[in-house]
Amino acid sequence: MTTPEQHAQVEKLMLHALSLASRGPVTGGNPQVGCVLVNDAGDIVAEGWHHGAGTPHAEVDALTTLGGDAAGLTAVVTLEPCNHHGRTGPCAQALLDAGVSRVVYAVSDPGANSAGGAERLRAGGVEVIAGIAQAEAEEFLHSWLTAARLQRPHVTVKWASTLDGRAAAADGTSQWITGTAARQHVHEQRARADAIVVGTGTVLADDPSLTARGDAGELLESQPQPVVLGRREIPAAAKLRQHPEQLRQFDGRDLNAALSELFEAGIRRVFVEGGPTIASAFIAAGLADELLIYLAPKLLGGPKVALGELGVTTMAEAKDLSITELRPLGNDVLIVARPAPSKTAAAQPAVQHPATEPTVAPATETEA
Ligand code: AOF
Ligand code: ZN
Repeated sequence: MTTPEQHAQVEKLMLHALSLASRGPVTGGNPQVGCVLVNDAGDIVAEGWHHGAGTPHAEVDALTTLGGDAAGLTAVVTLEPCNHHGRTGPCAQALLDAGVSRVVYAVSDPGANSAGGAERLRAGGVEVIAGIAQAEAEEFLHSWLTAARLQRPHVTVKWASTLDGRAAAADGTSQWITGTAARQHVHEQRARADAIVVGTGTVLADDPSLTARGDAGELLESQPQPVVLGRREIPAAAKLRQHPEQLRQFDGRDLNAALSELFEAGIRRVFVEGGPTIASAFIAAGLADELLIYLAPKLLGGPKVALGELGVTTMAEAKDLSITELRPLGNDVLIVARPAPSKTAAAQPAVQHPATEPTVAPATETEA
């Protein structure tokens, strides 16, 4: 695999393995992984992907599909084969036992227990090539890798605002800022999250249901677990209490502790939906890995801004972002942004932030 042609060919196979990976469930504790087995002529002889926690890993799925002798084959897999006995056996050993002669992977396994598959394969005499289509695979697995590396859930903070950054009018009305295309996009994002987080202020002001719904209002198959931050009681009649997933509540004073507990419970992707105080708290603490900002071509002016205090007092402390996506959604615009590389969570000092119950700031509307 050394000529440019061979490199291009294996890259194409890796992109195919990534597309297989995307057939698995995006939510839950396990990564989406794909694998193809290729013969010397470069033909794919078997495909596999991970179908969800507790089921065989992609490599074993491909070997099972192959059914027969894997001697001399190349395995192209999106994540470094694991080296641990988790719910299933180590894939590195399964590939060795099957007799593959080469393993190509895109991203190293960040897991403390599961890493080391590459060494095990090399020690067993298998040629191992790492880093093929790495950028694509890193992007594809962005949230899972972030969670695995930081040992806390990946956090997306979402808000909808007018072009002048207002999330509500002076009288508190906030439905609807954005149009249906943007709202539908939000529902798709909810379905891709393991948990959806709001403050008690939002629960009391908006009575959101926090379900992921389709065009016709029907419940989507995958529902995020609702999580409420704040000390005020959730009314017995709150729509949230009808959510198909179990409701959790934290007092909201220690976001890191809440995230750790959610991580322990298997939650890898958290979608923060308001209001402004909660969104600000995550950003101020350096815990927002991604921002989804839905901007409506409206102006409201006035005091009801989308974000509150961030602990920034001077320009030099501004939260620098990189825009990773910019796209029209109906008449609205979606901006996806991430912390600029120099200001990642790890590099940030912990910022003290007031309790997470909105007082002056309004509850943002929670349906985009
Ligand atoms: C997967 N699917 O295709 C691969 C994974 O809990 P377990 O035993 O299923 O192990 C999960 C870990 O195995 C996961 O965190 C990752 O490090 C590694 N590789 N996992 O779910 C796969 N190849
Ligand atoms: Zn494995």
